[in-house]
Amino acid sequence: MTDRAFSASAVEDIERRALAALAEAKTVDDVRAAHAAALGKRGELTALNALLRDLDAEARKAAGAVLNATRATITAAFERRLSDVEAEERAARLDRERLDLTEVAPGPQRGSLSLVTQTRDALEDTFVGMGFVVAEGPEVESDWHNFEALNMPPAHPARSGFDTLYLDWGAPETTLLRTHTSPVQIRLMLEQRPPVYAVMPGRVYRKDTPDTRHTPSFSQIEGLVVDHGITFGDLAGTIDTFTRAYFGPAISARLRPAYFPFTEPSAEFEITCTICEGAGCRTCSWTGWVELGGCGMVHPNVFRAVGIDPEEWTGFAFGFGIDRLAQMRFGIPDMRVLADNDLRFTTQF
Ligand code: 2NL
Repeated sequence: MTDRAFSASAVEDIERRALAALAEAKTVDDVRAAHAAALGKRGELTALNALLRDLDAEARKAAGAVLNATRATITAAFERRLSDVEAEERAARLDRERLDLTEVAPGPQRGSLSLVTQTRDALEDTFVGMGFVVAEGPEVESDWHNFEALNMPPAHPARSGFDTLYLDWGAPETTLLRTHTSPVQIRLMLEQRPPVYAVMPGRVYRKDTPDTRHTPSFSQIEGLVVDHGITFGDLAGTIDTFTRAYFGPAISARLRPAYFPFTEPSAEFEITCTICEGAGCRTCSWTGWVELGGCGMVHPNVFRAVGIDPEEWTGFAFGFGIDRLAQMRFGIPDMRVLADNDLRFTTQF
């Protein structure tokens, strides 16, 4: 029974194997298995405990001390290795599960054109496709170009409707921020003889308090056609052609009588409500139509102001708000977001 007898060298062997197995253990399970092989219920060192009873009291005491010391050594090695392997496993798991946030974070982004600019570009494309040229002019204007040449002499009541912002430049109320893009058309007619087929997009200014439908600066596009034999039928056809080209075949236009000082006759033009496509909804007050802008045949006094003979030439003009159009097309409930530069809005377009 010598092989079953307690020996110090057997204890040493067990300790060496246990420490080697712990050092090689790669996983928490490996570590626990190495620990159990030595110190578990059926462990090698535990088995030696049973042999102590074959020893006399003296030898049992010495052997017990050796067993205890070895148990302490293996336990300490086990705990160190367990905590190391646990840390390695955690690090490996974190590495596996790590999200590369640089892939989804916004980071430095390429900007985009504002919704108003995109809308203006699309409108220009549509009109250029219909044979119009694009013209631009100054935003600071003279009273004459903005009002007088457009059949609105100084005392004209329509002037008060524009809430004009005047500049402190020259005589009082002679220099202003243009209230519409019509002065560009005046400049164009002064510069070039008919025929004229042009659109004038640009920023205009009015002393309005901002609300969901108004901002003190907004963008407008106006159109002007001057040629021999131009009729109201040409105007109606142009408006309808534009509406279908820009909005698609589901949306059409209709005209209703209106008044503008610079056109006669004048009309408002309405388009099929883009929200309900004519069925009727809150946006169009259940009429199926929403107002977009105004138009009419150029008033003879406007032609006279720029030296065009109203007996020889006739023409039409129209105008509408670009912001208002974008508001309809994209269903924007509050116009002020167009100027706020809130990234939550701007990055959607
Ligand atoms: C509107 C209405 C309109 C015009 C603009 C115009 C220009 C010249 C001569 C005659 Cl040079 N008319 N422009 C005509 C009718 C309506 O705009 O509601 N705009 C937002």
